[in-house]
Amino acid sequence: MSLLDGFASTSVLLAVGFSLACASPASTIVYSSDSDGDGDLYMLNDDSSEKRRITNNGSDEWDTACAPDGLTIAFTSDRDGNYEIYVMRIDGTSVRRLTNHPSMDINPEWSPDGTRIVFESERDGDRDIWLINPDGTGLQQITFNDAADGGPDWSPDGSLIAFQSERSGHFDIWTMTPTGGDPRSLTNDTPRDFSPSWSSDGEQIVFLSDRDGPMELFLIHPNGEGLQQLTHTSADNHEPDWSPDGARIVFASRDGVIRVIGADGTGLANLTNNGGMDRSPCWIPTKGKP
Ligand SMILES: [Ca+2]
Ligand SMILES: [Ca+2]
Ligand SMILES: [Ca+2]
Ligand SMILES: [Ca+2]
Repeated sequence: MSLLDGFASTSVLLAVGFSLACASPASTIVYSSDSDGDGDLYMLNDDSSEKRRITNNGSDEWDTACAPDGLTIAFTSDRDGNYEIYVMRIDGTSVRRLTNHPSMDINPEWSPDGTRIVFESERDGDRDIWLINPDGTGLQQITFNDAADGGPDWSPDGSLIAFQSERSGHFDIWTMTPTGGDPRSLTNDTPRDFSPSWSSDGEQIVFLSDRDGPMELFLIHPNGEGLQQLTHTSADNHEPDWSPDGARIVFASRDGVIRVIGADGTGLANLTNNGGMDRSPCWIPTKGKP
């Protein structure tokens, strides 16, 4: 090896080391797994490292929603007999039940300022969208039709809530104001469209649709334009959630695996693959990492 070759190799090694040292620290995902028999919540870095358990009980915990403070999560549990909405610190402490109703209360998501939680409930006889404060006060219904409304997600500027509704006779993606005003459909067709999630810049919404066969992820602009298919996994995907930096989307699949994909469609990777049913991933805002 010549001196020049040695120098070049050292430079490469230094460059690799430098890029690793400068890579942003792994961000964290909360998810539910039934790997020990019932749904419990876990934390996992987005490079699959440092799995940590949050809940450990015989009830079913799922439907995670990571709060904008990076320190709190909302989730759904049947620990008190039927599905209710709860909040707790991401270390598993300070658990608080928000809802208390014999009907199913599921699918919580936070307002961007963290002062409200939007969720889906059947307490009105059919699925509708409701709001509640993180301290359990301020319950408010914002959809009132007899069709199924659900899967809400708040826009990053706080001005709109995206959701799924069957009010046109088929499941479509809609937006409305946080008081239920100005409902607009982004899709209007017979394929089933579910589970919208806003990008951090508010420019795109990822959602699920069976318009290409199995449930795949699609992107659309909030004005209903620019529909494009993001995944071609044939894994029957669900529950997409956008990364805080807008670069990636985490989602679950019916095979029990949680996956990530770049918002440009590249970089599909498995995050979990433990034989259990892993679902309900949410991405913790990095700045609030404990
Ligand atoms: Ca449990
Ligand atoms: Ca309930
Ligand atoms: Ca309804
Ligand atoms: Ca549709």
